[in-house]
Amino acid sequence: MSDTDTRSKTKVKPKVERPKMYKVILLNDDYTPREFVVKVLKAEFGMGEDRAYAVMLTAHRKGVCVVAVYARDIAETKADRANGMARQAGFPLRFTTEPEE
Ligand code: TYC
Repeated sequence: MSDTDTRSKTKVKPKVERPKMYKVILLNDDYTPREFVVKVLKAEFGMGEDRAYAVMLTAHRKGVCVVAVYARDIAETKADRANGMARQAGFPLRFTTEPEE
């Protein structure tokens, strides 16, 4: 090492970013049967009957309901699959995703 050590002694704080989480949101519509919404929530989001019914009813009454929160790719995949089930069945049912604050 030389006489004068010019290396910085400033500690570099490793900044670990927590990946943003994404909400999957269920949108109400006037045409999709309640039972079909419940079926999709059970199939794609692993809900039991009671939870699925409660989420469906909240969307029905308020217009939207947060279904669950996941890492971005998982949220988008689940929303896509759920939208695919609705499209296949000919219903306008829609799920969207949005980042948490
Ligand atoms: N509003 C629909 C009906 O009355 C049921 C429904 C509930 C549709 C929730 C979508 O996200 C939804 N048949």
